[in-house]
Amino acid sequence: MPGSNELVALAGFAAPEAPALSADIERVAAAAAFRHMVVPGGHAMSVAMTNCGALGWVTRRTGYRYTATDPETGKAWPAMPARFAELAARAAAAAGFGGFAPDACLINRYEPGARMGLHQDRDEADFRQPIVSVSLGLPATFLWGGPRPRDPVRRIRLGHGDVVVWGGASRLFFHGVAPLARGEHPLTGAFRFNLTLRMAG
Ligand code: MD6
Ligand code: FE
Repeated sequence: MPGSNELVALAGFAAPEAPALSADIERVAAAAAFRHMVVPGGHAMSVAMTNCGALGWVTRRTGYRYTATDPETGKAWPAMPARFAELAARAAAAAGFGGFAPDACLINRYEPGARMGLHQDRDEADFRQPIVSVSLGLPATFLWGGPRPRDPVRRIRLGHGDVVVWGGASRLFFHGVAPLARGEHPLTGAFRFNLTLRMAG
């Protein structure tokens, strides 16, 4: 089966293991703390980020890139928890992408008001590989556009345990996240977490 050319939403796919995923996030963050990275324009992102895996995505004033070490500490990013890679491989397979073996996981933490502007994910080496995205905690409105920055945007609700996979023709579509509404989640408190798993290198 060839991979899907559209966003594939797997509602609740990660829900059974959400508490374990959340504990893994805490372990990663103990070694590589969440931080508000600065974009090339000079302002700090409202979303706090960290990474695990062989490669981590970073933005600095000088641009976006993947690095093997955390620029804050000079140490390698924490290892990717096996649970993350296994979940991502299962989700990718469900969307028709076999052999998905992520080497990078960006972990986003949203507090109320945090948002992500429309962007493309284009810092990875091979756009034939999909991206797997896991949402935990407070619900968010995902903005799903098209190949051009001004294309109409669909609003998709992403709740606790939802997984989305996208690749193929939609791999470079513009997307973002609307400002997070205030709330309280039994597992994650006042936050939404999002894992994006990629084959970056
Ligand atoms: C988020 N996600 O859901 C932001 N990018 O917090 C992304 O920017 C994203 O979910 C590429 C693929 C999947 C994603
Ligand atoms: Fe993205």
